[in-house]
Amino acid sequence: MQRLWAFDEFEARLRACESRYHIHHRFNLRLNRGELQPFQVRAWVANRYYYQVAIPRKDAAIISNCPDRDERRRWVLRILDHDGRDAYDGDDAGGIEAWGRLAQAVGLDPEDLRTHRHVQPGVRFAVDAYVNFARQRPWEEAAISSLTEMFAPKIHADRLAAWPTLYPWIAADGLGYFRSRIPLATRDVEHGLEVARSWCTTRARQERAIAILNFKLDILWSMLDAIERGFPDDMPEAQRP
Ligand code: AHQ
Repeated sequence: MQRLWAFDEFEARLRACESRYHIHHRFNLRLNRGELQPFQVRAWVANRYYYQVAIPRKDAAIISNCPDRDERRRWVLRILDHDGRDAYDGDDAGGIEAWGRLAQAVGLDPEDLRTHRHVQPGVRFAVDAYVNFARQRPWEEAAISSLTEMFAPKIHADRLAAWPTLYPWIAADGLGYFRSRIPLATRDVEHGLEVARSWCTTRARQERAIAILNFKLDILWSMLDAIERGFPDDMPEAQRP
């Protein structure tokens, strides 16, 4: 019987998974070095929109599997953060609305965005796998899968720091989504780590948590694989978003 890791060691092992985070993916490196053409930035925004609109349904699946009212009262905030709480044009319009503003700022056709016209099969497959995981697994496992956001503040900060210079053609107010996520990711990670601490009462569960995190890291990585392959530098003009 292997011994339980102390929580600090367990958390350090979770955080060590950062090396597989999609911040290190070639497509993301090129995106944040300003090496992508406008149509490839538009492709990334259009494909990530499919992920963003899935998040509230993923979180609703977690809530539907969670018998604990206190936990649901906290988790429900994530749905409202994305779907919005108020008028569709105010500060509380939600992350999906803000992503729509990013799409407008990069020049995506709103109808192409809404209909997911540019979404690649590999992106659809990965995102649907994430939602189905949340539907089918114990709510604690699905909660732990959101801990990739331990690494998200850096990736959002990188965009905010680099894009205004690298992509001056993108209106600055389009970047509001990235700014809004940094405090929300930090709050979400605190909750996710509390769930990991209380649920991982055995070494086997601690190792299961690391496997779950790697599954979610694969989801994010394979999305960029599909986007990179779907929108090569020499893509015929007529097919470009
Ligand atoms: O914008 C992102 C977001 O709303 C979420 C929710 C969270 C989850 O529940 O899995 N993960 C996540 C992420 C967002 N942005 C990604 C990015 O690179 O912009 C990072 C991603 C994550 O780290 O899981």
